Amino acid sequence: MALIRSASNPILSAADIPFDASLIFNAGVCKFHGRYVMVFRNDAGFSPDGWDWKDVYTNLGIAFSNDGIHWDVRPEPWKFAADLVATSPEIFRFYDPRLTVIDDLCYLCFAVDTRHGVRGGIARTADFEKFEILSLSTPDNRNMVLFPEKINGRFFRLERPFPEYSRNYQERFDIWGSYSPDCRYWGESEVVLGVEDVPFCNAKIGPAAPPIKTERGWLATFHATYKDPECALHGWEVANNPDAVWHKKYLAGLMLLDLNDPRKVIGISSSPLLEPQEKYELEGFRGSVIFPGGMILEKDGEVKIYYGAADTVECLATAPVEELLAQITPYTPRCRA
Ligand code: BMA
Repeated sequence: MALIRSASNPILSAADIPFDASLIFNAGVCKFHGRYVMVFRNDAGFSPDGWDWKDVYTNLGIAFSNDGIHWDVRPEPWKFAADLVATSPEIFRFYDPRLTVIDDLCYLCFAVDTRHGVRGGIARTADFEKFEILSLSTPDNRNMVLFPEKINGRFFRLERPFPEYSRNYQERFDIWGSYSPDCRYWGESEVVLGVEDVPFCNAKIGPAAPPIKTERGWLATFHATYKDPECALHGWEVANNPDAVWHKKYLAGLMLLDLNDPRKVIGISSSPLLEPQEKYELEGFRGSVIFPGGMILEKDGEVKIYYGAADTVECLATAPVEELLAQITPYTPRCRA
């Protein structure tokens, strides 16, 4: 595949964080006011040697960079996000941020675990201090990804509801798309990519990083899981928790969506864009996980893809945009047949 992993990988891990941190992963990354900004997930309280669940918690941290590789991390976790969890009787975890800049404001898509299910949300910030929550979905939904410009005057997002009843109580979840006039009210939802249409997936898929615009269409990443009961259980989670089961690989895929209506898929990559191969991807809290959350198109045509690896560290891989587009093959959807 066209992507080259950064020689600096992992580009951010617990050792770089000036506050309590164990697992640094699934970050959103954008360019904002001339700098790269990363909002990363920190799951604290874990250790490869074991942990006590009462000491485990999740928060978000913020980092800035001039080159997209080396990061200055703010000395404290993002207070506004932490306060939201601390003061809400409903929300107990706020995680997996994705960042999209539209009209000089930064939009943050996120997931929250609540007492009544998992919800996907969108918030907006001008300064990475405070944010305003614009929408929170009904459960269960997450992996929201907002497009970097309005499509025919409306906001567009990809999302991943997770229905069980209609899917025979199996983890067979698809990517959906919805429009909004104001980022608050969402509708005209349709399935975009079905799990049955991804040759390297036998379980679920979900949107990954906010896409980039090319002349041929919106180029977007997604994550796809491959369940293999024969796959050896691996990762600290399983080693320390007899109830944990982990048979899944998380791979990254690539799709091209119609510029005028991104609910239409033009093509997908027939093989994974990235699959776990390096030690930092194979070993960690959950081995064999690649989970992209950031994608930036540079002026010279280089694409930076940021991804969480093994639910433990944050990594970077790059490729020329033309080489990524060359991976796309025509697509006839089975999910709408
Ligand atoms: C998904 C989410 C992600 C995580 C991935 C692999 O369901 O929980 O946050 O990275 O599983 O564990």
